[in-house]
Amino acid sequence: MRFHGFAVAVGVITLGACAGGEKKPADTTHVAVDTSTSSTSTASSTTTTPAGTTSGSVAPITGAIHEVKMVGDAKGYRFEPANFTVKAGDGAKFVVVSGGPHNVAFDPATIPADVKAQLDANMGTDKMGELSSAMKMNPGESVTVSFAKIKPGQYPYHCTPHLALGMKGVITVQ
Ligand SMILES: [Cu+2]
Repeated sequence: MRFHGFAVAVGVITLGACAGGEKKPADTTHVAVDTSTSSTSTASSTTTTPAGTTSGSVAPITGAIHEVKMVGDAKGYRFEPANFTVKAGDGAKFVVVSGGPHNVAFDPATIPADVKAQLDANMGTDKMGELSSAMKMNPGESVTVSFAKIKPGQYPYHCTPHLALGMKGVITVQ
């Protein structure tokens, strides 16, 4: 009630000030009110955006894409190369050669807390769990992981069904 009276008063004053614009002053008053309301919600959504950014959005590959073969044959199950180094912004494409199903997974326990969300997002949406890609069965199928926005460090990874058979490696991010 009190607010309403205030809005009307403002409208009347503005109306008197600039003769001619009958609707505009009222609209301006409304916009001003709406702005304060939406800036409040903007502030609260800004609070959630940083968390959302680190957990939800893929940091696209901007550098080289390192190809890694996923192999299962008479010599065993392995990534080739198992251990490799990428630069900031690089990506890795793990391609099934034989012996599937394979996948690419990081043990959450070995990934620093401040890396986990971004790395998980960088694995895309074709996953069967946190830091764990979907299974790839057929030769030529692949899993691509971006290492953009991943801080330098050593990140152990493995193939879930063949971990016990030694299908694992370490990716070093420079
Ligand atoms: Cu495997």
